[in-house]
Amino acid sequence: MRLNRSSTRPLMLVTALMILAALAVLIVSCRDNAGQSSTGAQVAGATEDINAIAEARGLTPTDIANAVKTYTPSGRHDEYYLFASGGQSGQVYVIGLPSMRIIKQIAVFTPEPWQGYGYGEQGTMDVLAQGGTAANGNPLTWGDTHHPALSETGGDYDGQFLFINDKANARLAVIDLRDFETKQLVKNPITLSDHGGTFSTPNTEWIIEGGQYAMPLGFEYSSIANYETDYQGMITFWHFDRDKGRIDPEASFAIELPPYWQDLCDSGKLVSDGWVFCNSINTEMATGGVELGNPPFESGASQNDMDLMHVINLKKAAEVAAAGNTTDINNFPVITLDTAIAEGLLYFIPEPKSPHGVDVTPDGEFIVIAGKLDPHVTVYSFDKIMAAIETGTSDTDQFGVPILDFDAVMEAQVELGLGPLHTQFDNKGYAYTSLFLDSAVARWSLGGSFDELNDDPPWTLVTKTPVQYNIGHLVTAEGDTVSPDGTYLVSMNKWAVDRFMPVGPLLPQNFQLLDISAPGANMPVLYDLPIPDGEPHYAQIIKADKISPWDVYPEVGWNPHTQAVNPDAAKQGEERIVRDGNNVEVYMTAIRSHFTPERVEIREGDHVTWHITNIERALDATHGFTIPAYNIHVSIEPGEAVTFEFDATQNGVFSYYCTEFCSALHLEMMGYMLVEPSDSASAATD
Ligand code: RUQ
Ligand code: CUA
Repeated sequence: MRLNRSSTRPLMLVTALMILAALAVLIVSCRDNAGQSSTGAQVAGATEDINAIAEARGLTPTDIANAVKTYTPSGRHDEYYLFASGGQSGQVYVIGLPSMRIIKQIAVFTPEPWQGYGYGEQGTMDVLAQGGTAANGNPLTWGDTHHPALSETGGDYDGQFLFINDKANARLAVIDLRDFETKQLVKNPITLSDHGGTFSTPNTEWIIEGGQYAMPLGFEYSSIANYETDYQGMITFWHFDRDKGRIDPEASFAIELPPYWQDLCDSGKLVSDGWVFCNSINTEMATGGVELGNPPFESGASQNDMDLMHVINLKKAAEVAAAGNTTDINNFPVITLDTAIAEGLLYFIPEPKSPHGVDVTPDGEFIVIAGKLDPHVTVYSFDKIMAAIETGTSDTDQFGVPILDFDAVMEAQVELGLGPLHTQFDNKGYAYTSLFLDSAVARWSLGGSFDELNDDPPWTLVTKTPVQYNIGHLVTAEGDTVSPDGTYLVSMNKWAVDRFMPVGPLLPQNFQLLDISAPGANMPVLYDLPIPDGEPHYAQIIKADKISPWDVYPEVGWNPHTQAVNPDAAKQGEERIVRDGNNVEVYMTAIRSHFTPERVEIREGDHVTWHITNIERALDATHGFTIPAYNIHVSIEPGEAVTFEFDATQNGVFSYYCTEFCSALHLEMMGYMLVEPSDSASAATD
């Protein structure tokens, strides 16, 4: 008999609960086996149950092993944080590994109501305003986030800050990992398009924002017929002031580049510290125009067998910028291409063909370029690059940038398969490259000082694990630092196809967790996590114990945007409403289960500044606050003080209330804002 949906659902739930219970028993019995005595009967009983459950659910022994590797009992914390770009959602996801549980979404470029981000609260409105205004005069309220970068000390993640770029509008964000909140947005003043960001230098003095689509820098108009003369590429180096926890635009600068499409970048580390590597596509300088009979962009920009890796001397460029050897574009200092060439800041190296990812090995010695339209990864030696620069070259591109000899600087090429995109590393001398067209993760062995770390010959493909499907980035635990962990890898797949229940034509993206702890050919997929909220690009994975967020804000009255007590915050016992002409200031506190004051009486036309302090000190005792019709919503976490402002344009009776179910009397945590009509107000004063 065929069961209908409603009768299978409870059955599935029961089965799921049973397997979780059985797994718990299995873990306990494994522990017992390793440690103290346990009766054979107990273990056998548990095994029997698991077998029965597995059979009923159609699970193989491998499935059970994978489940045990990822299952994280209630209350137990994960080993790693994964910070993933939220793609077009404009946000950042925080995910625990190995459980793959989504723990948080951090609001970054897009207003987010639960966090009260961009719904009136002054600090968040200011942050969003820093991100600039769209051409139609509206604030920019979304982002195409690509590459998160954790702050580093000595080339290792230090767990203090997270940066991420918005490709759509060439912006950067700074997130403070004490409270996981966005503190700053920075709009690039000279370009509308970025991609090769964010990447951090080994001590986070600089946050790299590489460009993408060439345009006249500074937002000028120029006919596309003038592409080669008037359009430019760029790379921007944002100086990060760690004490202030902010990017300092005053101490930042850009370098003008030829109008190729600069793609991804990576910072050098250890031996290559002070250098930056970016690849490029469209060295053909195709300008499209398929409607005029020109080749379409995708073929026009893919003619050349070799594009050009950009090798940038950041240390020296910073000196040139500090010396003022720059041109101002929109009041932002830019080192011109001519200066960059004259000062020896920029070199090119041929790279096959329309490459995508550029990734520096943990020792800083090798630079790995993934071919995209070439089945190889090409590995360059930093040593050899330095020697070639020393020797000098007479070869240049049409703009006069010196081109180093490919054979002189190339260390190895490894054939991996179709569509290599991005590479990360482990602690066993392996590199991992995503293969978009093959839908696979390739593990291959490095040479040089990595050779002794495994039994595989250097520079060879070791194994491939199929993933589902069309992988973009991949990320390994601390896999782009000087000391990768070699435990987990997450494959960030663009297509989910058949992996999940159908949800209409827009399918989720699929994150797959791989176990990379064993050397050689064993690299299984453990778990699938659908991502339903945007196309995540890159992610970084950091050991959980490196991050120590606050439980509650350090003191009552805290302003998260200054990370200090706000002297103007509302204080308990000093709640009040102050009128000065048409300006009304409300000082309110929130604690389970009331707001004080509970009545706010104002007049139509008043300008209202409203402060609320959550005076709770208990973990997770958050209150929300909304006033209907005014599009105001704030989240007030324990200790936090918020301020919002509005003009009382609509008269009437407004019931404000707490939006977080904070106590049994949460529904009673409310009050009335009474806005007297202006005609009756003037009548009353007459
Ligand atoms: S890159 S497409 Cu990270 Cu593969 Cu943006
Ligand atoms: Cu406070 Cu509900």
